[in-house]
Amino acid sequence: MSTAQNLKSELQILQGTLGSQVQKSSTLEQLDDIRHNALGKKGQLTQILKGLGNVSPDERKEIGALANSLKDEILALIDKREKELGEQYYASLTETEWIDTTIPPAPFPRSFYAGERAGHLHPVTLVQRRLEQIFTSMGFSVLDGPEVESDFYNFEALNFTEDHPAREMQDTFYTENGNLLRTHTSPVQVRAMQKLEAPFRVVVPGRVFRYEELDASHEHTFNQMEGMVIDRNVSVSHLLHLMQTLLAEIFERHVEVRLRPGYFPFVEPGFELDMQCLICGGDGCPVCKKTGWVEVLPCGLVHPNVIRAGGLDPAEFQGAAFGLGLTRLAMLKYGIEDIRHLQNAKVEFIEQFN
Ligand code: FA5
Repeated sequence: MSTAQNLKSELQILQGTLGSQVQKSSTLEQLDDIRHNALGKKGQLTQILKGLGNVSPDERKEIGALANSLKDEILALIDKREKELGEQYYASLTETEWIDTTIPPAPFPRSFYAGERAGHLHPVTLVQRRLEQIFTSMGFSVLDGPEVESDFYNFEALNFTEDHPAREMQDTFYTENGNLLRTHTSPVQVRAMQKLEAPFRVVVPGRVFRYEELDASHEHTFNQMEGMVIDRNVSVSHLLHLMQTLLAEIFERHVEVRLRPGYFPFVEPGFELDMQCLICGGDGCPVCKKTGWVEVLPCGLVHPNVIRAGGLDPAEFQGAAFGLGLTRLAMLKYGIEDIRHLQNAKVEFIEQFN
């Protein structure tokens, strides 16, 4: 047999062997091996074609074309087998790994969101939830109000006239259309009177915003909780009772408080209730500005003008209201010595509160 004939028959044998190997293969890995061993750089085909140097140019052409068609044929066979195996695999999955999509999902563990660390509620949320429990147990409803407010609800309806100097006490951020980020939760006093039927009692927890110089006890974004009782014959003694209950429940111990006159245009009379600083025990620290007292609970009887702005008759209904500094209360409850820790988004900080 001539060299050319030898090469041709070797190619035919290879074609036959590879065809049956491909057909018999049962995994994608086996197919990869066949491709590599037969058609790779040092594969069987290359080995056979090494003999091409000993044949005439015409024969070389013929054998080269034969080798190419063998290669194409085997690649097409491998491709076809790959698809068949893929289909078989996916068909078997529906048997072995079917999922019942109607089973209710198991709740994600908190640690899912924080890697190995379990999640915790923020101290302000903890205090807020406790207060909501306390107040709802006394017949209060929990209300919400918008964080972007109109000048009317934030100031005007609360008896701050346009050029009232008290506006200076609560500077804030304005939107282009003249609205503002509310400086306190008190706007909901008027919204509540307009919405609910008197008599009623509500608390309104929420975020408020001020253009502030930041320090250990002042943030630009902090939380307050407004409280309001609208009823007939409301007096200062109702107000004091509410505040004493609130503090006793939150701190679960006796806390020293002091009441002093306070000015807010929307209450008359108005008071400031200060708590003895629990961070330093009254000795003086950056949180209490070295005074030993922390301002947490301004309050008063709702001004008749505000009752009127809410659509009620001050001769029939009176109101008691307070504006609790929720963030400061959380600081006192948990002994947090700088308000800026509360919004620093560090997991290590939050982990301390359970
Ligand atoms: C008010 O915001 C009144 N709306 C409260 C009020 C409601 C009075 C109802 C009468 C009747 P004041 O500006 O004092 O008042 O703020 C209330 C509380 O929010 C303060 O006692 C303090 O605890 C807290 N607070 C004020 N400014 C900041 C600040 N920058 N950072 C953190 N807490 C603050």
